[in-house]
Amino acid sequence: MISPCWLSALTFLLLLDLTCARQIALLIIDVQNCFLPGGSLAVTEGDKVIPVINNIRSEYKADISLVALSQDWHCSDHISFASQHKGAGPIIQLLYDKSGSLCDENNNCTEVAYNLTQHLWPDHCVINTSSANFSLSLTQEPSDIVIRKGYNCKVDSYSAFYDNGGFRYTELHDKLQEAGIDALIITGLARDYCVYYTAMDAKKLGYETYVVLDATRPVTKATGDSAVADMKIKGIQIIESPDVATVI
Ligand code: VGL
Ligand code: ZN
Repeated sequence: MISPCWLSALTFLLLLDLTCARQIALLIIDVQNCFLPGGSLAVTEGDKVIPVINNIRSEYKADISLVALSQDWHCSDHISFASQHKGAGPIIQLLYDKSGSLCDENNNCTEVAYNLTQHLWPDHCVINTSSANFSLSLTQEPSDIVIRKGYNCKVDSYSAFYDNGGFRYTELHDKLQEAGIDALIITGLARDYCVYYTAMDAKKLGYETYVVLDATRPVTKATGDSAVADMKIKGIQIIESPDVATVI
């Protein structure tokens, strides 16, 4: 027979464990038709991340408190589209005033406060088009949170937390805070852009940040490799999907 004293000690330890347990969220970045093979900004082998992500969801269902999907969601004449800057590119500079408003086509502004480097992309992930839909192969649940980004026509938004100028933030950080999340497992597309910028912001915001390498693919190998090197320097943990078991 277990003594009442031991029983209360065990209950105390159990409660301590429950209160100290980390709350983990899974972030699924931009797994949309536009970034998959056949899409307008197709990432090589982008579809290969889907079974890996679905597997993480099902295997660690009990340990993942929240799942958030980001969705690149652009105006049809978005500033990041090469079609809007005939003859320019592949990289341009965009000037903004201190309120985050874009200076006019001649870059006239009362005061230039920000000079952002903008990579020009093919038209992609346009609002309310099938290109912007999540892949049908991706597991989704009604409780998942969807974070749309990039719908300000004049500024791009790689990170699921902030736009590229840091002018506006999405609802992601607030939702994670409300749920008491302290660790993030980041997956999706593309490793060198939206995954990278989301992970960098996550780390800056104080989350314990993991990027699951085999659940991501880069637009190019070179930028993918430098993104990984930079994430490691910043203390973001780069893991492979079997390692999720050890961090959870
Ligand atoms: C992305 C380029 C442009 C991404 C989004 O999801 O990584 N890349 N828009
Ligand atoms: Zn985009």
